[in-house]
Amino acid sequence: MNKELMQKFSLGEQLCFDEISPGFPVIKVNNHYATATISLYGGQLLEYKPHDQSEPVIWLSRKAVFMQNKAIRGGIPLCWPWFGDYNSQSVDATLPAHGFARIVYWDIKSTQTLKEGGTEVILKMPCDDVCLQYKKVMNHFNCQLLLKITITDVLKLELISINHSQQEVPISNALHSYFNISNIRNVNIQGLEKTTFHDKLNGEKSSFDEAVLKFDRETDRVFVDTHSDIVLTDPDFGRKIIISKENSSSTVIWNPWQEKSTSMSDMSNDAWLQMVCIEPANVSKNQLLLAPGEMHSISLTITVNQIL
Ligand code: TA6
Repeated sequence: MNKELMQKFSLGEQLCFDEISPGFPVIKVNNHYATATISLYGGQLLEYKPHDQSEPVIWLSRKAVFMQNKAIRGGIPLCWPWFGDYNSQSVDATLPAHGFARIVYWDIKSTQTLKEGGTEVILKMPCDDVCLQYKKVMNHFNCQLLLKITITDVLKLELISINHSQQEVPISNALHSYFNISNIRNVNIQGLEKTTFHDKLNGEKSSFDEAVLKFDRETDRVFVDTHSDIVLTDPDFGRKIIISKENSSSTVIWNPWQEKSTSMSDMSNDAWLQMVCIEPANVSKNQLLLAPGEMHSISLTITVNQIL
């Protein structure tokens, strides 16, 4: 880590720098409310644990791999400027799944201590040379990407896209949040009633009329045209996690279940029991079309409440 940057952006004991693996610098936050770890590779929050929680709120794989051009398994990966495979019609195997924002190094734009002891970190993706690298799909693309992370009594992430090109640009985005849970069989999700979803496992579109989503198999669903808060209830951890979102019309829910988890080298065999992804997004029919000069900001706020 560049010593000059550390001096410029450190905030005493509240914010300092470390390496989670050689060549993978991270920002370590320990403020009045919580601890958190933010990777400059991928602009990815990796860990988040409010001081009043015995268990982390965000899940990070014990077998996460820190390697160039590979996404870190866990935390809140940033899917941008596409979601899933690029342009599924012309799947180009050389293009990374979920876009390139999560597999490039980000720069620090600013850090600051907020009133009442909170912390704000703003990261900026160095788009010029990154987009050059992906020129073949971004030939007219000149889009700035910023991530603002605010750690107070809640955790807020805001992903800001600004289209500096002279043409409108299609953008799909997702805050691909991995939540740490006691047991996938014992948690439930509310907030998706009366929505429709695309099931990525069988390609079908279905309506969802249940008040509660529970898990008993691999689940990979893209809920569209939904703006509601999601409530993740985890009785064994004695907490409800409220996922609020702004400027997000899709919500993606994913758990790989046992067979897929076992096949993934960066997930331990029992990892599927301890994580669930709840992802504020704009994907599929909710893809964005940014006009020249237009800015879009998708945000996620995580609030943790004890179950008394
Ligand atoms: O958000 C769900 C999903 O699209 C799943 O289909 C699964 O592929 C997951 O993302 C993880 O993708 P990754 O490229 O990080 O392995």
